[in-house]
Amino acid sequence: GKEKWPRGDEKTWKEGFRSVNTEVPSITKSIVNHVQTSLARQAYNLDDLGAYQAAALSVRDDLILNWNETQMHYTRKAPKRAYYLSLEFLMGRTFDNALLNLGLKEQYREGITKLGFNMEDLLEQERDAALGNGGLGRLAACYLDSSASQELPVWGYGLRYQYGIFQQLISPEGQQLEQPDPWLAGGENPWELPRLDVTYEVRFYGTAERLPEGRALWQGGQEVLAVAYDVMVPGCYTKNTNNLRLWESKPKRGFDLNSFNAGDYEHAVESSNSAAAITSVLYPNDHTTFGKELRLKQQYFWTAASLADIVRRFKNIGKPFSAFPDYVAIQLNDTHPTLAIPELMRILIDEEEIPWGKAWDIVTNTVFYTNHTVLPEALEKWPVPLMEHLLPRHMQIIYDINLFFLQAVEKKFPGDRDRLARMSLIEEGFPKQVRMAHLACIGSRKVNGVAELHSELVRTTILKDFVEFEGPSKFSNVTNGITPRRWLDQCNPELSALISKTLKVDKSVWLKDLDKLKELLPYAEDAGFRKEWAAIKQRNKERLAHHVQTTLGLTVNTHAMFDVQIKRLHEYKRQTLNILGVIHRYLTLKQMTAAERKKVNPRVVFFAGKAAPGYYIAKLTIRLIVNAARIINADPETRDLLTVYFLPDYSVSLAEVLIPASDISQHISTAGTEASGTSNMKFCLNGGLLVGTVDGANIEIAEAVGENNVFFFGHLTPAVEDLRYQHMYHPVPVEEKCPPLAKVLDCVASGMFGDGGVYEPLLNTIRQHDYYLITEDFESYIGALAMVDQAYLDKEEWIKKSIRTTANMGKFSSDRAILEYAESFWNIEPVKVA
Ligand code: GLS
Repeated sequence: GKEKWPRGDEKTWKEGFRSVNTEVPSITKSIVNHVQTSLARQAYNLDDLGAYQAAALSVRDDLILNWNETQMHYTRKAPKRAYYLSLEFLMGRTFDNALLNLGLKEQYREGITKLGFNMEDLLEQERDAALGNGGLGRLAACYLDSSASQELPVWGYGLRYQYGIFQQLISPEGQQLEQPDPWLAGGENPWELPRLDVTYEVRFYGTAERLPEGRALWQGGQEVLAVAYDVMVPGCYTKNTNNLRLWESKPKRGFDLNSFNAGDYEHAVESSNSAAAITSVLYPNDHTTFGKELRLKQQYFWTAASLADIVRRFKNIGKPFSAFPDYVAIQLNDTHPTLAIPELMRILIDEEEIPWGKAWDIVTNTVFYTNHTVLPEALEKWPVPLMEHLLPRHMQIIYDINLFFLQAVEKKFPGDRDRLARMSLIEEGFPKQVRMAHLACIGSRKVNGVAELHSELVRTTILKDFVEFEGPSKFSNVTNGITPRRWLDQCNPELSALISKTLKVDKSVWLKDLDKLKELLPYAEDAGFRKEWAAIKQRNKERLAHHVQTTLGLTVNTHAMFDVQIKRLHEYKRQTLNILGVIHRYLTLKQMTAAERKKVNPRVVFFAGKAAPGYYIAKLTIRLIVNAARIINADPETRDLLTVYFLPDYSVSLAEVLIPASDISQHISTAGTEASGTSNMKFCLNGGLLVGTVDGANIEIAEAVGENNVFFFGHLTPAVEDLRYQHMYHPVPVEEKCPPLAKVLDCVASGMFGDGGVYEPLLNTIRQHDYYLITEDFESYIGALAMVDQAYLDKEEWIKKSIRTTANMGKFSSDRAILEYAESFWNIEPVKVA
């Protein structure tokens, strides 16, 4: 019979229910309660950290209510859901975002003030959740925000690393030093719900024995437990609060009791250590993987736990597996979760006893793959021996997929053995390797790149053979986007307020319909509006200067033009080009007369970004920036006109201070190398103008805001291959090709910025081969910066450009991007929580 629910007296239950606290008195009451009970502290000695924790717990309570209701609603309605599998979620801080999305920021500000604290100080207490490297991880975070805001039933799945991206320190010599980021060490994380009851067993190693009918028995080896931690993702101005489920690894048994009883304590905890290691640390590499066993273990652990969870949820609906693609869409964020394809095959064939052909149909109608880079060094390949050892059953399945696949290719292109070798899932060599991008491609319903140019490059280079085989319709584009909640309203509250005031609407309107910004266009002609616009930019510069003053003790000239390049350090992103340009500027200033210098507009150049710990050349670039800054900033002749800062330990929160303060920002990758870029969008949304190459999303930004509002330079993508070929086979010395650059390189080599010998390997990358074409682009780069100076002379026109840029950025909302995924790929619909 049916159990009575709720147990006991229903009225008593209902009286106990609370709802979201929306009034100041109930908010302060809740905060004080948390101080008293959750924190076990008292009012009289409460510090900012304690006040933040209590306020965060109070917001957490509200989020839980909405989250609970949302999850119940989704379960009841059983709509098709999408799952975003990403090894990285670069969430940053949550408190401010939760308040905005709940629409409670002002009430909390008032309450916190009443309790004797300052909102801004409390916001600063929160540690970033930095479970990502750069653009790819931050994109995942923006997509979660947009999914919830658009009321789409989307869950994220990732790993709960104990240590996020390392903290970066800069030594006095300018060297990057890395320190662990124990982001959870401060005690309980209020933004997650430990679900110690949601666990799955994940197997590694062992043996796979083939059985009749294509099935196999995989047994033995090591079993590890995956434990769920749910991070609440509130939508903006909606009750819908989605879930990001992060897995933590645990030993299946606390320790080996037999060994323990035999007195062998070391052996007793050994397996527990190796299980815990799986989710201990985020790999700090962007664009590279090194074939490390632990990384492969992470990938399988995470995809296996996520799929087990997805399959369990599907089974609860009570439909046959043939309906799986009608209820489930799985998005692979790059190739990192590609094992989801053989893992789903394994579940369907070995556990659900579905025949191969049907299973393959289900998989290829469920999975979607986004490629995030065409750089060859970033394409994942796993050694076959490692795969066979760690995942013997999956290796069998991959071989089987490959067999059927190559048979089909042979049928379409008979006798084309080169083609078979190029397309095979297995790359011949010592050792043989599994090509994960090929597996992701053939196992997916659709494949997309992240900007128009990038998607075109995916189709014409790395997956060309696959387009020819499968036809073009499977391959498409979704240009990346950014959430305007964090990247305008939160990071630039004054600009947000000015926009609402000018458009005469509440921000809830345009924050969820960013094309509305177009209505700002006529105000570019309004001198009063321009004045307010410029004053806000000025105050944002002062806020950044204040930050630099308090964190580094350095005074920044806020009357200068602010020129910013912030992103991961990588040769292809060409921070080197920027710093060499800065040195060129410095040398030019040194040669000017005092009268000439009077006409020069002052400039402050900011850099920030982390280098992968093993990336020697990228670290040398940091060293050159820091040492060039030291010399240039100390020169009394020029320092009013040019200063350079390298801000250590770049993070989401630091970006939130830097971006609104920029006059220009630099996105200067060698054409064809930056898949999209997303910080370019953030700067432009905040009215900073773009200096960039014709690459990635820069191109679409220029289309949207007008080419006269961006500063383009450099060779175009089709020229790059030819130029590289020439550099290789017909090298011309830098002295001949680009004398101004040669002069700069000589100054560096001769020790102007400390021991020149240190920089030799960095300078040689330019003098020899110059793979990233710094020599080729240097002069047009300097030319573009001169155009910037020229344009900045006309202040009013500059502000107009700034306004027009912001006004035309509607397309780059991640709401637009996520709706494209929802409609064209996943086929899911909004499910509003009433
Ligand atoms: C990246 C690309 O390099 C970026 O251009 C892109 O904006 C980002 C999100 O699509 O993905 N690919 C990658 O491996 N790391 C990235 O940041």
